[in-house]
Amino acid sequence: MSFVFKPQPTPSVAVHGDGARFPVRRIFCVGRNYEAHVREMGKDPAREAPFFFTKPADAVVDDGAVVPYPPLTANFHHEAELVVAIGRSGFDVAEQDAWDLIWGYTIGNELTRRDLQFEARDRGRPWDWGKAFDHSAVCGPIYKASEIGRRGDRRHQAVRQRRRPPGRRPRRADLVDPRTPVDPVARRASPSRRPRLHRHAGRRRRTGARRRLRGGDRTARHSDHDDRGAGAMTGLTLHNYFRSSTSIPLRAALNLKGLGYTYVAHHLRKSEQRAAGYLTVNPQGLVPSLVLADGTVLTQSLAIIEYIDETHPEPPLLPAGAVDRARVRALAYAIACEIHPLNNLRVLARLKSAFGADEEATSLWFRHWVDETFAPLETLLAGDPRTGRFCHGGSPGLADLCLYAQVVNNRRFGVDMDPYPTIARIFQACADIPAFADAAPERQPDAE
Ligand SMILES: N[C@@H](CCC(=O)N[C@@H](CS)C(=O)NCC(=O)O)C(=O)O
Repeated sequence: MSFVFKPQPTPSVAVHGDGARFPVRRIFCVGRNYEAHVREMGKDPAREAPFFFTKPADAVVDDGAVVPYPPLTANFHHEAELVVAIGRSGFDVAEQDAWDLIWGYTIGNELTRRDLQFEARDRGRPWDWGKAFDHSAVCGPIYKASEIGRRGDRRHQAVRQRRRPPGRRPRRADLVDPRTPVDPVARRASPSRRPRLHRHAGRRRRTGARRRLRGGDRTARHSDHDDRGAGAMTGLTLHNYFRSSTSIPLRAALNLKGLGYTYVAHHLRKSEQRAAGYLTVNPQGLVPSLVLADGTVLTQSLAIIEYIDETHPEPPLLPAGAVDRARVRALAYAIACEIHPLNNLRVLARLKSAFGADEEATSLWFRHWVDETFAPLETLLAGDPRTGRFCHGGSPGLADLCLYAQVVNNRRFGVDMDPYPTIARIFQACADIPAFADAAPERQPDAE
């Protein structure tokens, strides 16, 4: 047969211990087949029956492949899935015979452009635009069912041990947890008669957003690493930069609240914050921006932190009384509104480009504006009985988040902290808290 152009190669998946590959015809995905995920998607597991959706066969990529960050999304998610490879024909097979259709199993990583999916879903449109894109089905090598056995089979347990990479905990993915067991699901997927992959939402080791993506190369690398368990479920994506004085407080706030997030870095010195892709997220071209699970974009660090505080009240970042809240906000704004805008990167860059300032002159400028506010801030803090271990009482809040970030960045410009003992003391109290320490620039994936 002649074709008008060369046909695509047959999509395929590696087979464990075998040079041959498993040809893929279709990829069926089972939605809402895992109770925790049903809840995560805001549905009631008791009422929501699992359902199927599909991905194109050529969406499949081998484990270890570099997956380009997909276009049009600011909320790129992954979900680890048990994958069932169906290798035999069958039509309307009886439930007890469904096992015979299964050729093997593996673990996959199902990738989703969650914002596009949610937008389509909310408008009642098909949401494959968010699911069925290139490289969206990462698949490990298939283990033959003839070798590893079935659920509850001792051979299956043994393979789970063998597959454990050195130093890692045993893999927990098994065939035991799906709301609908594998065999009936395979049966329901059976009417088509050709080999296909069937991705099954069984017991998933990890789900949610990949936390550490670099905006710069827009590439997600697929490796298995620990995530903040609860956090991975939030669907939050933080666009930020390791050194940014406005990103540090937001990261610390998310940490204090126990909220994990996908980390997307925009290298400010390479002007990535003004790249066209990011301007569709935040037209101001500033970091941070926080993208919620439904795709809503929040900008302005203080507004975002207050949003987080309102939606996740524990531990509170603002005190109970209105007067006290005004005090804490005033302390925070003194830093965020009086120091930060004058010392922002674009201001320092403008001093250099338009006014010929050198490194020393811009450092002087930076220190000047810090001192202008830190001197009265020291007085305000030292002279007020409401100041405690932190800016206001014994627990960290909004003002401490800003103070911490400012002092962290002061170091790069050689600000002398001797005149500010109260600020220095509060900074140290914050630095002793893991939520703050983990927000520090040097602990971020894009740190240089
Ligand atoms: N008021 C904004 C300020 C945001 C901002 O200026 N962020 C800095 C990083 S700390 C930025 O993106 N700078 C980029 C630039 O100066 O071009 C906020 O609090 O979010």
